[in-house]
Amino acid sequence: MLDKVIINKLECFGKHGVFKEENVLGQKFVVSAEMLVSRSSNDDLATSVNYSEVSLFIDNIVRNKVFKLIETLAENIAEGILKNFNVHEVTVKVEKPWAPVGLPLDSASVEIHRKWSKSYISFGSNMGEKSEYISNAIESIKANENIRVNKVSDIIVTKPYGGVEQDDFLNGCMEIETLYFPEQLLHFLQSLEQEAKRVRKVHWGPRTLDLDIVLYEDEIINTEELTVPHIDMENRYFVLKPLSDIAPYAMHPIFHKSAIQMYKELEK
Ligand code: A4P
Ligand code: MG
Repeated sequence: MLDKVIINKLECFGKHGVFKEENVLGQKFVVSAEMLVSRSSNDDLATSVNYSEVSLFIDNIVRNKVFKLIETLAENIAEGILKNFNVHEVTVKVEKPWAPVGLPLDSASVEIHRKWSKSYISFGSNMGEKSEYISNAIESIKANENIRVNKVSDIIVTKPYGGVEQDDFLNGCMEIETLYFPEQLLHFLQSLEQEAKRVRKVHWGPRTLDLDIVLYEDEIINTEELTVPHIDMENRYFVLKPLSDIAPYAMHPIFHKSAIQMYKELEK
């Protein structure tokens, strides 16, 4: 259960804008932030988010950085709050009351919503130093400031699935929270596959490193480059076993079945 902590209409001074004069003279910006946080306990500030610290943090960004767009300013504030404070989800509004429009107006403003999104990534390798490829990938994912790794499953040895004759796989799964949108997450994972010098020759064939997005929140995505939930996951022991070990109740948003339910059905 999440609580809301709100900073309402914090007045800051900054030099953001597309016009040169704005970058020189500066003007007033009014920032509001609604933060979803875990319930605090024992009346202890350390267990909550300190709104005066967040206010200083926002003021520091508005004062010391310069962006053309208030969208970029809002994005910077939202990301900064999510990365530096114990906040799961944030809505940031930036108002520019003195926007140089040449007409009377109350303010021009932008409002954005950003959050740590939960996702499950399956990993596999069946070529070369398999466990090294996997542990390097896990370390790189942990080192990315846009990702928090919550859980990593045990690594299991599996027989190749899909009819291509090849070496056994090492497989596993991890639970992450990320600020990336699904396509950004895919591109980051593909960059790690590249680093592992993965050569794609045979479809479903041997690979040094395979990183797939199994689930991303309860989103259903079907674009040319991305299918989420991962296609055919309900038939794959090498996906369902590690997934149901770390997240038995993670739900498939199309079948409305939990990981453990799909795993048990597959076992039959
Ligand atoms: N793509 C679409 N959706 C996703 C997603 N959710 N996550 C696209 C990641 N990528 C996604 O994948 C081809 C394209 O899928 C990518 O360009 C991406 O845009 P790939 O990894 O380049 O090629 P691939 O892995 O050869 O094909 P595919 O269809 O992804 O195969 P799978 O589904 O990854 O299965 N047996 C065992 N025991 N263990 C295994 O790990 N893996 C496979 C490959 C077969 N048999 C296996 C295992
Ligand atoms: Mg793949």
